[in-house]
Amino acid sequence: MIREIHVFKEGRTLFEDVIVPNKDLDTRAVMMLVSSSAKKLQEWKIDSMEIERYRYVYMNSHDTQFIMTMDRQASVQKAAEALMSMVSKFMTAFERVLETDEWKTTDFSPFKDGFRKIVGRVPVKVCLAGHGGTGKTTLLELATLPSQAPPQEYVPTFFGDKALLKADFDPYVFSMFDLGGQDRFVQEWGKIIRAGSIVIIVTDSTKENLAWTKRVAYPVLKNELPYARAIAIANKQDLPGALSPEEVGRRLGVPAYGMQANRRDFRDRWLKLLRAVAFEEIDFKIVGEIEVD
Ligand SMILES: Nc1nc2c(ncn2[C@@H]2O[C@H](COP(=O)(O)OP(=O)(O)OP(=O)(O)O)[C@@H](O)[C@H]2O)c(=O)[nH]1
Ligand SMILES: [Mg+2]
Repeated sequence: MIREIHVFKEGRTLFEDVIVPNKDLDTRAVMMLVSSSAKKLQEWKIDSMEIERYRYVYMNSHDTQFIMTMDRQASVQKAAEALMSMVSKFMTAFERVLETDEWKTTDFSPFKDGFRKIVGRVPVKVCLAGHGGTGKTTLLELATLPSQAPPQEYVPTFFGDKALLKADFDPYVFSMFDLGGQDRFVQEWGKIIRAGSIVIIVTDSTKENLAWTKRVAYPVLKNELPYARAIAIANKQDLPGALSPEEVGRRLGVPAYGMQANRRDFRDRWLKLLRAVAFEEIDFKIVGEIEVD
């Protein structure tokens, strides 16, 4: 997921757009550090550096430094391509201005639309992880097939599936990866979830299922996606004996949100949760920091 763009020339900010702010680091200090490295790059060369769960991909063109802030877990290749098209778009509009002193008085803010379009071209990878039968495919369909009622029968997913999700997430578009949760597929998750930005841990809110999640799913997730964000879904809240979302969250060590995925009227809540985790407006946990007892 692309989070921010900053464009500097001679120490001045020409343009910036912060979609999801970084609350962990001192952005000004990081930008000074990264732009000093960017200045040394040859024209059109791309480089990157990582700090905690963020990746800074940067480039130098016309003595102007372009720095894109990404989730560290997301694909470097896709980030580099996005930065390339970003800079290319910027130069198409402003190359002439940058070659004279005119840049000092130019308003670069109209570039925001162009930048946000590029952000939308790199889907945010969201992975639905959990044991068989907990409701992952039900959640996928609840989100992506609005005109249909969510499935009531259980058809195990073979290996994995994915679907594009466009909703009220502008400028982001989500690519939802639905993992097969039967034991024989879990060892294959690594191949599917690589470069995922967000993990949704789906549980049916029973003790047995939470124990399975910690024992079987956590090692794979921690190994493959240590820098991704995670929330848990305490699904099947309608079933007798379902543990409360608070209890599910406490046992998993990940903030959990209650759900009834087989009910259409929960679609709105589900989409709002997805949006809130993408924009970091609700509690979540970084996968690598989940504590296992
Ligand atoms: N009672 C109840 N049933 C639910 C709820 N959410 C989903 N289900 C049902 O539980 C079953 C879960 O099926 P899926 O969503 O296909 O399960 P899955 O997690 O994709 O399973 P795998 O593909 O094997 O990993 C279906 O029969 C759903 O209708 C819920 O909130 N309450
Ligand atoms: Mg499934």
